[in-house]
Formats: sequence, C-alpha cells, structure tokens
Amino acid sequence: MLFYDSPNPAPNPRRVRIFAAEKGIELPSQEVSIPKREQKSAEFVAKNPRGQTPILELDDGTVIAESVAIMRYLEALHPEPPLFGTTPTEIAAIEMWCRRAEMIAMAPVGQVWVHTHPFTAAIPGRNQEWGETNLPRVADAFRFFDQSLADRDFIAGEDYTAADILLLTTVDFATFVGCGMPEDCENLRGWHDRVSARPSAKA
Ligand SMILES: N[C@@H](CCC(=O)N[C@@H](CS)C(=O)NCC(=O)O)C(=O)O
Repeated sequence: MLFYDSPNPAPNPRRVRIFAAEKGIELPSQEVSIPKREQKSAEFVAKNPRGQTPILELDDGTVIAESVAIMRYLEALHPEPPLFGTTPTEIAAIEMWCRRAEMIAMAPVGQVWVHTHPFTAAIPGRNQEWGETNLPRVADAFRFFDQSLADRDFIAGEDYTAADILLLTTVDFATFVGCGMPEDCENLRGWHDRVSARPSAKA
C-alpha cells in the first residue's frame, strides 16, 4: 500500500499519521505538495476525483480517500489498540465525538482558512466576510469541547480514541490559521497538553 501524504499544517493527512503512529503501523508514503497544487494533477485526480489528500492506495489499485475512512481501514487491519471502541456504547460515543469534532469545530475552522487566510487568497469564490462570520463559531465550538472535557481526560471518555485525534488536528490547525482556542478554555488546554505529550502527536 502507498499513503499519499501532505506535510503539516495540512490537518487531514496528519490525522492518519497520528493514527498509524498510535498503532505502530509504518505506512510507505509519497508526499503530495499542496502549495505546488500536486493534488490537482491529472495523475492524482485520477486516483481521487476530489483532488485532495490524504489517500491510501492498496496493492490491488483500490483507492481509499477521506482520512476517517483510511483510519477505519487501518483499524480493521490492526485492531489493537482499539481507537474506534469495541463495545456498542464505546463505538457510538467515539462516533458521536468524531462527528462533533468534524462538524462543530473543523467545519468553521475550514471556512476561516479558505475564506480569510493569505495562503488561500487565490481560491475562486473566496468571501472574506463569510470567513470572518465563522470566527465566533470556532470560539463557540472550542468552548463546547472545553465544557465537555470538564469531567474526563479524553473527549470520548476515559481512553484516548480516534475522536481525540480529530480534535487535536483541528485545534492545531485552527492555531495555525489564527483562530486557536480562547484563553478561557482551561479544560481544553489541559487536554491539549495531554494529547500533545503523546509521541504520536509529533506526526
Ligand atoms: N474530508 C477530507 C478532507 C480532505 C482535505 O480537505 N484535504 C486537504 C489537505 S488537509 C487538501 O487536500 N486540500 C487541498 C485542496 O482542497 O485542494 C478528509 O478527511 O480526508
């Protein structure tokens, strides 16, 4: 298999790298440069019509796009340690927090990134005002996660899971974009210190 990766600050390939590091999986990788727009080359778009990284190409030519789908594939191949849960309740809780990380936090961070950041200035259809409208949504999202972390060490419960990976990559990308967690988010900051101290966070 071959993992088509893009370096930080790209948050979605980083999810997979952290996930693989937690599992001790070595992924043969090829870098796709987003600044050079290699993800839009005809060769890459033939593999992923969305023109985005990451993707995982299997030896039989199957291409898995979407970072969470790749994480699920790796979990199925390497169930230990489980990062998507094992009991029905754990599986549901982790899914709930993964979806919340993506929809409540990552979605508005993505809008701030695409519509306000200097790196994305050339993107057609950019709307600075819309991007700025999302700034309070990002802060609200981080405060929601902050409150949720008041009574536990990790976002989906007492164990580190895929949901922590999605939230960590979102928080770090938001910081890069310039809309990091508000000062008053003490629980979120404590959680961030905890998950960032894991060796996998260096990915
Ligand atoms: N939902 C996708 C999002 C993929 C995505 O947005 N990838 C970014 C890198 S983090 C990308 O390729 N951006 C360049 C572009 O959209 O042209 C996933 O989870 O993999």
